[in-house]
Amino acid sequence: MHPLAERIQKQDMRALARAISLAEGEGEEKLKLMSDIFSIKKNAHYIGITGSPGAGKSSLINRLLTYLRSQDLTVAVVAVDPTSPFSGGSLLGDRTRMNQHFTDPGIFIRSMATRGSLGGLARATKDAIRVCDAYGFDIILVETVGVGQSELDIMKVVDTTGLVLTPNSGDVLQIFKAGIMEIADLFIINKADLPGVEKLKTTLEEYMMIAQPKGWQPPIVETISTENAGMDTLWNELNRHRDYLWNTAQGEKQRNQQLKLEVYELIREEIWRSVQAEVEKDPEKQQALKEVDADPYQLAREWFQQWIRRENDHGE
Ligand SMILES: Nc1nc2c(ncn2[C@@H]2O[C@H](COP(=O)(O)OP(=O)(O)O)[C@@H](O)[C@H]2O)c(=O)[nH]1
Ligand SMILES: [Mg+2]
Repeated sequence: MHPLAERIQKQDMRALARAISLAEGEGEEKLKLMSDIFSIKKNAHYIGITGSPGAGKSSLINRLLTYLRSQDLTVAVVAVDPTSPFSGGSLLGDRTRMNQHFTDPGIFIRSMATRGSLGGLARATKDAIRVCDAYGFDIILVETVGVGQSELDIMKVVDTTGLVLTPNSGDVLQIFKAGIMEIADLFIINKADLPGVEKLKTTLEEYMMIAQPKGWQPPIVETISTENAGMDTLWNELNRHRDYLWNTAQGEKQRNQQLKLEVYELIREEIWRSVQAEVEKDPEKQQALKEVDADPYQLAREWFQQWIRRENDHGE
């Protein structure tokens, strides 16, 4: 077993941080480590919290953290939002509360580095979630801004996705257009202290009438993060979804689908890394890439064929 995986199994928090950094990189060692990590995973509940910037995701997660700790559950937070206060901004103007979280051994908070490609970020986030699972946290909360494909991608690895919406912000339409409504297992109306809650509820109910989700019906939960209201209902619904996933054929189907997507993605990444490495170290190919009118289809085909041939030779 990879030494980092061994240390994680013994709940060494420094090894946990190191492993996530390694997961942010790439290469052979990472896959090996992740495979070992996977073998010691303990089936934490992976919960994604997504929504537009400013919807209150970080505030909500902060409250949920406190709530879960009061239930004696251990929690890891993986924040993909670069503006997340978990990476150093201010939260509800209340730094002390956050600092308490930082010194609590039942809590681990990690912001994912946003350098590199977005696809790479999604991959690294999924791996970070698994590392936290192997360590033994009961709950893993993932904060992402629900704007693009890579966020949608991250959501494919979590068990339960809560979509945070706010009354009167008009973000529902945008979220709908971005295809994010479909991934919501839970609609969380945060800032329920503001006017427009009923209207937003009606919009969501109308959406569900049209979408007619099979199996699980996403419930609508109201929260006021600033006043710490709605956390127990939210937690109940998150749990109810997890039970649904474990106890129904639909849940099993979702997990199978996720597995398939992930295997495909890892294969795609491995091939891409390997082909790219060859192109990068070949001066002739680098030269070819400088010809402005070179035919990209031709080059891609030729080099991919070459790569396949070389791979075959390696095998013999
Ligand atoms: N009125 C009201 N404001 C809130 C509530 N929750 C969060 N906010 C405020 O909304 C702003 C954005 O919150 P933040 O958690 O950073 O949002 P994020 O970008 O989704 O993570 C902050 O100023 C919060 O104080 C709420 O329930 N009611
Ligand atoms: Mg945030």
